[in-house]
Amino acid sequence: MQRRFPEGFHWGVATSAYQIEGAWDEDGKGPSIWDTYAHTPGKIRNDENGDLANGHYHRYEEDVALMKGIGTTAYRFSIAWPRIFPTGSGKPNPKGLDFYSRLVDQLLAAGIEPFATLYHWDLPQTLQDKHGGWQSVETAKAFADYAGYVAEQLGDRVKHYFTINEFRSFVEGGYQLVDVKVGGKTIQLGGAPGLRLSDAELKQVRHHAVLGHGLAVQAIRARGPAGTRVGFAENIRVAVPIVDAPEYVAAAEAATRERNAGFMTVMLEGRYTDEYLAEAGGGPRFTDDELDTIASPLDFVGINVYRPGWYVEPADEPPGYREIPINASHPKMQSSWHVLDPEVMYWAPKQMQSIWGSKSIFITENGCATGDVVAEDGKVYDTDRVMFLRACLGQLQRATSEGVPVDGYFLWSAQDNFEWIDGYGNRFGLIYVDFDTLERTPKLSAEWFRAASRANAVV
Ligand code: GBH
Repeated sequence: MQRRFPEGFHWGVATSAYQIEGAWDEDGKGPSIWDTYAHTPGKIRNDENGDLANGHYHRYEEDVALMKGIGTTAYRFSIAWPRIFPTGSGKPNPKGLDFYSRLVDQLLAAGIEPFATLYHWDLPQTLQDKHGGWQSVETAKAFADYAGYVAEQLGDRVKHYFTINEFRSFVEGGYQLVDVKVGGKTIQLGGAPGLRLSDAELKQVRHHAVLGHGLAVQAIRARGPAGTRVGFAENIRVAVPIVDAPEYVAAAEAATRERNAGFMTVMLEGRYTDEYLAEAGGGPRFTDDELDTIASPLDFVGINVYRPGWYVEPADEPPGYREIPINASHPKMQSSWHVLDPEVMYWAPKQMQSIWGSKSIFITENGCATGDVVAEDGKVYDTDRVMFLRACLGQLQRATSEGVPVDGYFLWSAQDNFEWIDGYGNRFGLIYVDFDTLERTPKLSAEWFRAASRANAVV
């Protein structure tokens, strides 16, 4: 029996600007904090950077054709803010906008629906220098102005926007670097801008990030044409119940709600939880008006789902659940953080519906890095990615078959690309990229993806 998805389900792939575009200083683009960070020796594995990346800025026509060839019906790309406003605000750069305008035309001609993410971490460097980035409310305001401008300019053709990608990753990672020892070497886990703030200061950064999201939602609604739809794309940390039984499921929901307090929970509920506000160190400072803005109504929610956050079981004492540490021997995909449990793809959207009543959910990212090599016949046999996708989409289909309103899935990623501090080492693509020649080769997993998209089912 075919495990089908609902009619009209989107079969998407996702990328982000800094990870694929290259052309870091072309056509009037200003520098971003990721240009600065990756140009700093010792920050990225092998001191690699995104200066050239996949050369997508010049190869976008080929890339759209490849996506079409592998059965993609939707594409989630990000817009580089410093291409549009080289210094973050002020006078827009028409050449920057023109690139995305041409990309969108190309997508529509190929029958691929464009979904634009407005912030995938490449903050204009000027806003970092002037305001300390998201440490200041000024950055949140500048973000809304930029978001509104894009919706106004591209709104005739782009109907879906995601404000910010993975609040948690760029806030915690960028503003509170962590040192870890790996084989005698110290590695700084995190990313740009690479600060080391206190916990209370970090809470203020989180607050400005969700406020920036809310202000952007309002600006997009005010300046985009009628019918423009908007939501966020957050890396939800999901508590997985050890047993699929009501008391365990309730314990897991309570844990998920609490552990996403600074991002998802405040964006969907318009309040910080008591536990979050009571944490040692204090913060954040906020007003009731700001909370209303942060919780501006959305058309959909986007969740990036890679790994279980925790396993939980019910407990008699408060908070009513107990977290169970993940065993050291738990299976993983190639990235060191990537604990494998396909069931998280069932629980994540299920909990969006049961905790917050979400009515339209997109899986904005899911995927894995695998150790891909080109075989003698020129093909790339990523059987582990095929296994991963079949298992994850099987769990997603289980959710939709129970009435969880998931409207689409975006696989991370269309192509191998610059994987932040891991450089070009961790390959997440359906399409293999030779980073010497920039030649693209669809992998075995692309064949699976095309078949699944055509059948609108787990195949
Ligand atoms: C996403 O990051 C990004 O949106 C995307 O740009 C990236 O290329 C892709 O996924 C693959 O990594 O607390 O153990 O999870 C999500 C993944 C989130 C991985 C933060 C590292 C910190 C360690 N990152 N995570 S953990």
